Amino acid sequence: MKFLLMLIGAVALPVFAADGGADLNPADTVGVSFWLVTAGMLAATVFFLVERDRVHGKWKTSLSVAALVTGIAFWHYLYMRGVWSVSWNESMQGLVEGGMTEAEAMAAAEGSSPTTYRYIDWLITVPLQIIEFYLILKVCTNVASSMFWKLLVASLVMLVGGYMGEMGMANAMVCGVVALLAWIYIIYEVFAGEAGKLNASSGNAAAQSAFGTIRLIVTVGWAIYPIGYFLGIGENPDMGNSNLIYNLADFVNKIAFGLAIYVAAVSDSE
Ligand SMILES: *C/C=C(C)/C=C/C=C(C)/C=C/C1=C(C)CCCC1(C)C
Repeated sequence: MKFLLMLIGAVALPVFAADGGADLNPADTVGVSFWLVTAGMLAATVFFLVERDRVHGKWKTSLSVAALVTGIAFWHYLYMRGVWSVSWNESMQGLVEGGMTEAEAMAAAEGSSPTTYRYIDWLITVPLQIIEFYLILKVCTNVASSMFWKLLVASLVMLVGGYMGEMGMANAMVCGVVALLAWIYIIYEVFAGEAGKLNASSGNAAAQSAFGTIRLIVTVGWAIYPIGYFLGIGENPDMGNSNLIYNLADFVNKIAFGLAIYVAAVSDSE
């Protein structure tokens, strides 16, 4: 465990030292939000790894997966912040050269979305969260693996749809609607489908409460993502607010998601 923490520190510190945030302008609000979420993801990762020692054996893998989700996101956020704030600085520089005052340019500057890094992160972390659902059900019932595959396929349709729409590979509105339908199917599965029924019939109160929170996250927490998506497409895309909302959504859905599992695991281990 100590070794793992040292490893994380050893990797993270040079990255910070080299990057150092020197290219992050404090006036770049969206850039600052990337930076704060980066810090939150690292803190959550360390927390889940350390607290793993406190919980009963059957919950340990769930906490490891929660730490993987935030750890992978931490890594991607380092890059995403760079893409955004470097392009933001260029945009601001261009506006100043075009005749604006520095203050005007700061207010008007726009960055570019780190769309590919973001979707690569989601493509890894969303399936990990689906594995997490499955692990929680497994703590108390004999859940069929078909449930896992249904949720996995639906989440892939959702993410591929979103990516194609944002990259302009197909009509963004059509792609957004396809992704929305896939998400609604996931909600249906966890409430009314096999996963929902299995959980209701399980005897483990802690797992039931964790599953209830996770359902809330998939319904309410995940609903933040389409807002970011639809802000970022169309005639007048608002990339700043789109990224701000995606960053908030990741903070809620990766960190709160892990905490819900942690709370259940601790209460079931005492
Ligand atoms: C850690 C990352 C997570 C939990 C990412 C979740 C992403 C979504 C739930 C994205 C959903 C989308 C829609 C429901 C419609 C528009 C396109 C997406 C992909 C943004």
